[in-house]
Amino acid sequence: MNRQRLKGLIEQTIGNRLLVTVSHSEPYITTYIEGEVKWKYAAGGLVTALDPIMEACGGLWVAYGAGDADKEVVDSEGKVNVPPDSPNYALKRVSLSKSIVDGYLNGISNRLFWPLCHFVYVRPRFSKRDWEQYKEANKIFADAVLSEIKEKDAFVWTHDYHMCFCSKYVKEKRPETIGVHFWHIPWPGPEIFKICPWAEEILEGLLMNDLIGFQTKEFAANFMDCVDQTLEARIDRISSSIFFKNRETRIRDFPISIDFENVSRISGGISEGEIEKLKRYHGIKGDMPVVVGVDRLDYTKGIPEKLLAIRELLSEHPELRKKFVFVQVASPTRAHVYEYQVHGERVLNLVDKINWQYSEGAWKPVVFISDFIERDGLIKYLKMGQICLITSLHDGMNLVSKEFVAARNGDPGVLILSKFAGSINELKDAIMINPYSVEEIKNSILKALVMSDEEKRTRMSKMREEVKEHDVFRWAAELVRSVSRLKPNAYEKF
Ligand code: ADQ
Repeated sequence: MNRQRLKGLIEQTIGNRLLVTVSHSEPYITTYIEGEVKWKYAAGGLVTALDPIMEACGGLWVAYGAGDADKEVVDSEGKVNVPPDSPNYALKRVSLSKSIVDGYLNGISNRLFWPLCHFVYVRPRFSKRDWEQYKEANKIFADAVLSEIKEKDAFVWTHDYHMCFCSKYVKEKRPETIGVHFWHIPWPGPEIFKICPWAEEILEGLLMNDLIGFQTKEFAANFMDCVDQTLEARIDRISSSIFFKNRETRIRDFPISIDFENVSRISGGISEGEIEKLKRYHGIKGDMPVVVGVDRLDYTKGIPEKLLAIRELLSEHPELRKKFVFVQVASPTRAHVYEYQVHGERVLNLVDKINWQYSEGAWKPVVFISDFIERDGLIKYLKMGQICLITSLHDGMNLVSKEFVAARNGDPGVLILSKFAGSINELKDAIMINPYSVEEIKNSILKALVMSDEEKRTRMSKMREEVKEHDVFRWAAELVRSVSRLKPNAYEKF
């Protein structure tokens, strides 16, 4: 599958319907930098996956306008064509008041859904006021969609835990719309989900979609178990469908991916000299092996666990001091949420302690970069690493693991991957670890440092084949094909 064929498939499947993607995050943010209006590509898995698809297929992307200069560039309907340098699709920016953002985003999305769905022992918070704001925000997104659909037929593709009710509100006014929802993060089992006071309402909202996609079979099965234990619905496990209030909703797993060719091409264009320059910039000697990590600074990503393993490694193996550097890129995220502030401080403290204890001369064991890095720059960091360390405590997929594989088109490199990341189902030739075991992480680094070139090459070439074959265009194609297999008039039988 490639861009062109996906475009053809989408045109054939959805016909004259308008393709509308709805997510909280916008792909391009406009901000003021030194008084001038500048564009920035937004960091995060959802945007990385969807932008190439929207670029290939066109259509409309509705998202929250988070940039301070976003309003400067939009037309009277809140729209602007993107990507800024070669526009291919329209972005409609939704404005929300600070009070709504506080409840819908900080309160419900980040403090209820995120910890509820990621099993990492952070307690979800349930505030009635925030819940009302969440539904209000979903109404605002739905109104933005409805104002664009007007009299046209549409295929509305909503994303993630921010948008549980968007399709419902659209369909209440335009029942013939096709509604597809993709859930990017894990879906918990019923024993966890039922602690949510609004469990029933959430499931009823989501079941207004014709198709709901999850990253793995396990998450899809968890969703069906939750419905089974919460609603008076009929569940057909063979066809993987839920029948509720005279409607049918298909439940499927679609493991998300990356634009393999693009990452591989960008990586191929990065010269040895550029890598050396980047190493010099961070005070790393040219021939020093690098263990790299790239994550949002999120408590689900297991960054403290990586640091504890590095500390143990240096303490137990003094001979490894000055023999490698650990480079962690960690983009700041959700800075207004208390749990993230505490986590950020913990990470910085650990980095500081390890560097204080083990630095020798110009060598520092940990280089910590707490910044947003634009796309090509990030691939440079992945290419600089001989070993990539991914220790998510729980992760829907984890695109960085696939990006690292795509970036290895020369020296093979070793991927160390958490068994709790969705991508482990496909990247079976990674060294698999339990991120809760510092011992296992430490041993995996030791193993990676001494792995033979032949073994590295064999493992990496299998993983590259896998990611190349199952790229983001194939992900979208499979989802769209499932839409075309919906029973005729399934979305018209209200
Ligand atoms: P995330 O939790 O954001 O995604 P991930 O899938 O790894 O996690 O995607 C992160 C993306 O952001 C990658 O493309 C990465 O390159 C980029 N990124 C990370 N740090 C960056 C930085 N400092 N600067 C610039 N870019 C950076 C969520 C779910 C995942 C799921 C994706 C997609 O949590 O499980 O894989 O959505 O569905």
